[in-house]
Formats: sequence, C-alpha cells, structure tokens
Amino acid sequence: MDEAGRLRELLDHNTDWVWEVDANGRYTYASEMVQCLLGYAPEAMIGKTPFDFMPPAEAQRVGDAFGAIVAAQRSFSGLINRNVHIDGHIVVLETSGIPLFDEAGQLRGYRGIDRDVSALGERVLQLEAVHLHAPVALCTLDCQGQFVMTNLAMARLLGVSASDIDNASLCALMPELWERLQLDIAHAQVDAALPDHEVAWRNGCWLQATPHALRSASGGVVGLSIAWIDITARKQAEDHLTQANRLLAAHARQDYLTGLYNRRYLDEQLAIEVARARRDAQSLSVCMVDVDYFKLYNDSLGHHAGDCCLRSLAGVMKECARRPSDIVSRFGGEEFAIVLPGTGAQGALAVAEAIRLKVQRLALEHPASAMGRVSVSIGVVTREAQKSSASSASIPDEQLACDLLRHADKAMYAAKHAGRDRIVCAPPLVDGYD
Ligand code: GH3
Ligand code: MG
Ligand code: MG
Repeated sequence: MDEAGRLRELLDHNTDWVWEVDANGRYTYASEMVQCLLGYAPEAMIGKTPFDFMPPAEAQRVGDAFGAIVAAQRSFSGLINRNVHIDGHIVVLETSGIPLFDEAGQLRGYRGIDRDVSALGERVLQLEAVHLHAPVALCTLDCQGQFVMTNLAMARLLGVSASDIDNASLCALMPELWERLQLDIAHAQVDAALPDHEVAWRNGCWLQATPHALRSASGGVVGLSIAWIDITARKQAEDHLTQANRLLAAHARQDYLTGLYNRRYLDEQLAIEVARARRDAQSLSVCMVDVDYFKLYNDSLGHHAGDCCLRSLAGVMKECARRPSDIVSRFGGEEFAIVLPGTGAQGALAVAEAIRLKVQRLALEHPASAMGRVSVSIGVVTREAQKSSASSASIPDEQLACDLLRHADKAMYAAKHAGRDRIVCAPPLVDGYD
C-alpha cells in the first residue's frame, strides 16, 4: 500500500470524522466515518454545509458562533452542536477545526474533525444554554486574563456585543481588578480561600466579583470563573446610612441654636481632658460665661432677638478660644462653658478677657441694662500642671471634672455680685485640694 493509501485508511478508520469545507462552508471532503456518525455516505456530504444537517434553531445558534470564528479566521475546538442522523435521531457532535489559506493568504476553507459526544454533549449543551442566558454576568478567564467563556449578561455588563466579547480581555478592561485577580490565582495555587471583590464600574455602578479557581484534571490552576452581581443599590444605601450616621453623630454633640458643642459633649470631653491633664502633667482651665440681665434682654427685645444675641456671642467665644483642642459649649440657657486644655490660669484669664472685650466692642444694644449694651460675666478656674501624686489618686477624674465646673460657676456668680461685666478667677485647684 502506498503512502496516500495508508493515510486514507488512517482517516477512514479513525473514530473521528475528518472533513474539509471551502470558504463558503461547503464540504469538499468527508472521511468514511460520517456514515457511522450521521448515516450519510461521504459523497452525499459534498457540496452541503454543516448547517444542512442541523435542526433550524441549532443551525442558527451554531451559525452565529461559527460566523464569529470565520470572521476572525481562527481555529476552534470543542464546538458542541446537534445534528440530525439520516434516520431522524439527534446526534451531538464536538467539532474542532483549523483555517486553511491559499498561497495568496486568502481563507480557502477549514479542515477539522467531528466526534460523537451524544452521551455527554446533550448535557453540555443544556448547561451552556443555562450559562449563556443566566441573568447574572458570568465569565471564565485563563491565567493571562483572557476571556475563555462569557455569557450574554457579561457582554451587557461590559457594553460589548456578544460576538465581540471573545476578543476582549479582562486584564485590558479592568486593569485594577486584574491585579487583584492575579493575587487570587496565586492564592488558589496554595489552596487559600478567594475573597469577593467590590469593583467601582461605569456610571457610578458597583459590582461584586466572586472568583472561583478553575483547575485542570491534574489539579493545577488554569484560570478563574467569576460571577458578577450588581451591588449599586446596597452601596448607595450604605452611603446614605453612613451620611445619616455622621449627621446624627454631629447633631448628638451639637447645640441646635448656636452650633456650639452641647452639654453632653462637654461632659464627655471634660472627663477625657481631666484624665489627659493628669497623665501628661498639664494645666487645664475652664471658663463659665453667663450673659448679664438676659431675661430683661428677652423681655425688652423679644425672644427672637435673644436667640440672635446668643448666636453672636457664640461666634465671639469661638473666635477667642481657637486652639484645636479648645471646647466651646453651650452649657444651658445663656450660659457657656469653655474647656481650655494645656492652658494655665494666666492663659485662661487672657481668653476670658478677650471674650469680655469683644462682647463689649460688639456693643449689642441692651435697653434694660445700666450699661446699655450686652455684657458677660465670666468665672475662671484652673487645675494647675502637676504630676498625679498619691493623695490625688483619691480624687477620681469625674470628681475633678465636676469640681472644675462647680468652681468656675461659683467664680462666675462672684463676678455677678461684684457688678457683672467682669471676670473672677477661682483659686487654682491642685490635686489633693480637699
Ligand atoms: P444674670 O445677669 O443674673 O445672669 O441675669 P439673667 O437675666 O441673665 O439670668 P436669669 O437666669 O434670670 O435668666 C436667664 C434668661 O435666659 C432666662 C431665659 O429666658 C433666657 N434664655 C435661656 N435660654 C434662652 C434661649 O435659648 N433663647 C433666648 N432668647 N433666651 C434664653
Ligand atoms: Mg444671665
Ligand atoms: Mg444664667
């Protein structure tokens, strides 16, 4: 037997059906195995196309897939398709092929093989259909970031047509995510768990990508499958919640009328500052500011004017106690407490005097005051800088905080009795003072 004969025998007695088609997809050669697979003689195949042997819907489906392959003039493998045997029953074939070119480089057809995979093929086709039409975007990638398989939802997500997606790659479309997925591949190689990724996508959209390692039969990682879920609504809800919580937290520590800190925040912070001052051996001062004859102010000019006056005074106090650590608060009604961390008696007196003078210069008309303008009385107290001693340990921080407020208040009332529009400093508190 000559060489050609031996080759022909090899082709005809192979379990795969070997074929060739021209550029129009018409069979120009069919090996004898087609007789076993589809029941037709090889000669009967010549001039026909593969689609002549498929049910119409299948011809349409495979035609679409094959059209993209031919357009790219690329080889293909494992294309599963349903065919009708001459006796009417369905045969599922797995088709693979390579393009053939003439001397001028023009595509002149394809050569390939078909294999009967009816037992497994039907199930593969069904799974492929489920995969293709799943409402969740799905894709599989190789280890270089190229798409191996995608579904229609994935094409919609990427904004490319179903036929173009085969030429797209995730590493080009989502470079930042690809960096993270490369780490996932490395993790999968050492059997570590793969985390979900949250990805900011187009038009403010957020996606959750859930990767899963794909392994070869020998167990090596060959790529990833990724399911994509749109989590924009959840992300927006989380953002709103964060903003609402932030606003709530701000409101919880703010006085509505003046925008200063409220009493609650002052109490919390004073306790913290007392502990810090003791620990760091630093001075800590408190000023208590009260508006003089404010009831009369309201009575003569009305509550609205009273509110405006309180806001102006709040502004003055913020201007005078402007260190980041200073805490200016509305203590209640027309009383304000100012905590000055790291500030000794002299510094606190300077702040108090600056407030008193600024209020004076503001010259807010007060018809019911002998001074004719709004004034404030201020009590100042200081816990002098010193290291905590054994005796001081007996006074808890909360007690010291209360005492600071109490002594500042007492000094403020002393300023009232002394004629108002003035400052009285309480004797400095030293640990173990009583
Ligand atoms: P003194 O010089 O002794 O401090 O006299 P006073 O009138 O300022 O003191 P008093 O405690 O008798 O009155 C405080 C007034 O402050 C009573 C209240 O109407 C007024 N006040 C408290 N909170 C507000 C507020 O939010 N808005 C307005 N407009 N007035 C307030
Ligand atoms: Mg008052
Ligand atoms: Mg008062």
